[in-house]
Amino acid sequence: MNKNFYITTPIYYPSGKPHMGHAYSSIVADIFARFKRLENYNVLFLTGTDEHGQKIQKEAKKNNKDPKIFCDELSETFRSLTKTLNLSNDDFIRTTESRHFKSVIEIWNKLVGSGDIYLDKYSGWYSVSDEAFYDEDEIEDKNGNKISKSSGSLVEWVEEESYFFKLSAWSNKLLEFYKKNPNFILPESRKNEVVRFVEKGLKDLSISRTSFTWGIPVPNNEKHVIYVWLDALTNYISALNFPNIEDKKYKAFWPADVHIIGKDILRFHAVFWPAFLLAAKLPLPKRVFGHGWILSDDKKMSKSLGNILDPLEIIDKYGIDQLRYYLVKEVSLGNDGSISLENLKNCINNDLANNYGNLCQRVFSFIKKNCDNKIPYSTKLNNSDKALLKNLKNSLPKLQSLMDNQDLNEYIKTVVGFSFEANKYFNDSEPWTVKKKDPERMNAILFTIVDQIKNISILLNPIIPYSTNKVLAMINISNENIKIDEINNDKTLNHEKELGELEILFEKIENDN
Ligand code: ME8
Repeated sequence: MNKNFYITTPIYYPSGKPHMGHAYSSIVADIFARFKRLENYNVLFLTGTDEHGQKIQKEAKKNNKDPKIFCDELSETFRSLTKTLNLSNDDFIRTTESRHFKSVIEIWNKLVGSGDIYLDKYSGWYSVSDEAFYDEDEIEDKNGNKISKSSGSLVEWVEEESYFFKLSAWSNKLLEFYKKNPNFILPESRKNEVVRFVEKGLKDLSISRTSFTWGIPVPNNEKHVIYVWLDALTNYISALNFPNIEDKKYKAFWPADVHIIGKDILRFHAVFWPAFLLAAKLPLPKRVFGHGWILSDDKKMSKSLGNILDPLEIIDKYGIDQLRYYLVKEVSLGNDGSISLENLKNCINNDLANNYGNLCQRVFSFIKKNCDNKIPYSTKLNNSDKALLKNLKNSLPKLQSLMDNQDLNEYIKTVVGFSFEANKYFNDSEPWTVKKKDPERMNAILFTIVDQIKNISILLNPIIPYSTNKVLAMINISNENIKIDEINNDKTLNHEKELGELEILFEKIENDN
């Protein structure tokens, strides 16, 4: 029986153009989802749009649109982003769907039932752009305005009747949970940040608003709408058909294996969400991974600095695999990382065009010219051939464990290392010099190098799916054979069928492009 794996991205505010941060969160989650499928897991990968709240209502008004119509349009932009990024998401949830509505109401009722909700008045700071409440010590003055110290966004003073969640009562239970589950929050630095925050003692959390209407109404008091974060976080179980906890999907996939998020929304995922679930007596997710911030030339991307790199423009010009590869190679997952066009071009040239792309091109054109375009078969591998293959095969447990710990950078470094090694092996083995005097040796070299290209392509498949699918298709590996298990299988190669046509995988980029 297949094992199950449930991974999520944040659901995006459909309030503007998708940016590089959206692309990054999604691509990272997609890579883990695809890797688990290679390991034969039954994967559910969820993304979607977070459509309620004051920010969206304001944005819709600015555009003279009814909020639902506004969301219908912008949600489509994000749905089409999933295609452009070549995401393999199995579902796309919208928080305006009835399946979600039902699930939020049930969570609310459970919190009422457990005695964790009471009615009072909120007076304090609120950032509409972050949809977050801030304490006095979390804000500062800037040019006569009050802003959040952490996000820099404008805050406003709010006084309104509000329902509260007794978050303060859950501090100790949360600290116990973090201690018992040391890998619940990763990376370690983010965990420390969360633990310090909870250790200071938690305040009760306002979980309803009365100054606008765009949200899910509080049961039995329609003056209030449910706080957008309580609403949004619940999407992770709405997609599993909660409240039906006997549902096949819910049973198979909850608790989630990992929520991939950006560091700015860590508190919501690592403090509020688990507290809501504890109070509702539902299991907690297994992991929350907070990635860092994408910077442009070491600065936050912003219109005024003119340093915004638009993912769609880059994909249009250089290709989606190129952007996927560059982002995850360049930015160390978990830390902030700077990207630039200059480095993107170098990375495409060095790692993709000159390394993996060049290896495939050279090997396949050699086979076309010298072997009737069929992969030679050989049982006479020498020690250096065997060592090349064995080295990669032996590293599989380590590679799998790197992916289980979201150590994507070490994974890529190792796999790209195999590709450099394979290029060197091909150069050093010189099949062109033995072709006449020792064709058996030539066959052994080609058999080895194509097997290794197959292995490297499978390992790179979650990162650059389009290009590796092309390579694997041309050596007649069918989709169902793109699996980690095939790496240990030297019978996967087809020696009877001719190779397909291989177009250039990665165009080299000249300087002025
Ligand atoms: O936060 N670098 O949605 P969102 C890296 N709706 N990541 C970035 C980034 C950057 N420069 N800018 C943004 C929300 N992000 C909520 C989520 S989940 C129940 C609700 C990331 O559209 C950010 O960290 O504002 C977050 O993970 C994601 O983009 C979505 O941002």
